[in-house]
Amino acid sequence: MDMGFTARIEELKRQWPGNIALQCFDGQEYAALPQAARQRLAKCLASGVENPDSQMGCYACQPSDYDALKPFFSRVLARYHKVPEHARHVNDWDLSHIDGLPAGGLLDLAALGLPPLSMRVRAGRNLKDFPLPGAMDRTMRVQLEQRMMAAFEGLIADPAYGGRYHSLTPGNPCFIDERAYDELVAAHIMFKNMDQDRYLLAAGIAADWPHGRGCYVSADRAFIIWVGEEDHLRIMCMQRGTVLNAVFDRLKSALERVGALPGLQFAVSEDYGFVTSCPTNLGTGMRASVHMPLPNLTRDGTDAKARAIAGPLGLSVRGIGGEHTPIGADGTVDISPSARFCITEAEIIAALYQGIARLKSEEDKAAANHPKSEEN
Ligand code: ADP
Ligand code: DAR
Repeated sequence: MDMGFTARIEELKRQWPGNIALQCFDGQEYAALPQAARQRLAKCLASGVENPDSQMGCYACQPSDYDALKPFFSRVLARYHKVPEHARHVNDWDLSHIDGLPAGGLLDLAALGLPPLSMRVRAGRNLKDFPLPGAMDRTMRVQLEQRMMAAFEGLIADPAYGGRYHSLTPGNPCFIDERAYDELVAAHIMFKNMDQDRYLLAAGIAADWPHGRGCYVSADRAFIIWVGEEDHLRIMCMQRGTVLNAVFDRLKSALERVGALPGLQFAVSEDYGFVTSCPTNLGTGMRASVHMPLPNLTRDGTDAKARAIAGPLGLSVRGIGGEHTPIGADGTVDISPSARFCITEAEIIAALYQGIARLKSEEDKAAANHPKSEEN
């Protein structure tokens, strides 16, 4: 049995207290596992061991990993999501179950004094009959893409979702060249080059890039499905406007429509909800975001003040290009609730609206403290 692995983890544990997976690894528990389970757990930890600066430090590699390796993942989920170790997730899109919302549950940013902004809600989903992206080989990745391309035929024929698939797989009939790819990334439609992400590379999730990767885009570019990124699917609705319900309600319908397509069955755990590669996304797989201009809170050119305010509000701040990217030159940042697990979809979108209201108030205070006369 590989004592070296345990010794290496224990050493890294001492050096990297912020790496949740390392901190939740129990050497004695690991040693008592059958060999196959030890190998399965070690694969989940690969990214966090190779990148000890990770915050989460692990990814599931099989849809059943969360249940099969429950003692470890229960600790990881409890520590990251700040929930009890055996908390069970419940999904619920019904805003009428949320107290304190505006009349009729209308989440209108205009009522907060904000102009139309770019709004996006995405949900990670994985098919139950494939390994998760961290354990797929190139053949499986292309098979998944082929399964999705067949399913997309049902969307292409539907006026509410009609569009086309853009493939990055060489030789695929829907293949797009680098110029077209770059245009879709710049439009925030396609995902970034995965083989630039050391966390995803170490997890095996970015392997075989760009084979089996692509995205379906509706004609109005407001409904998008990524294929083969960190999860098998990232299903999202995105549009410029002020009413958060517009993207939230459209995504709910879209998930029901996609989930009913032939050949598609999402991986769902009774305890953990929708299964995702990263434990940070487990349960809802949902990130609801708004690109919000905060020119006063980012006056120093960084998102430090915005993060200091957003963090205690349960909000994450990302750059204008998404995770691991800089803020916009005009001070626009990507704001989204951090929680995904043991929170319902309705609570997430409500938290986004209420968080934006609080951030707007702080931005207005910062503006008042910086009179126009100091503009030059
Ligand atoms: P994910 O949201 O799937 O976790 P990222 O944070 O990397 O992934 O974002 C992926 C892409 O979506 C990036 O191009 C990012 O700019 C874009 N994006 C996220 N939120 C919004 C938004 N509210 N409006 C426009 N684009 C967005
Ligand atoms: N850098 C990894 C990922 C954390 C969450 N982001 C995802 N899943 N895209 C870490 O463990 O910190």
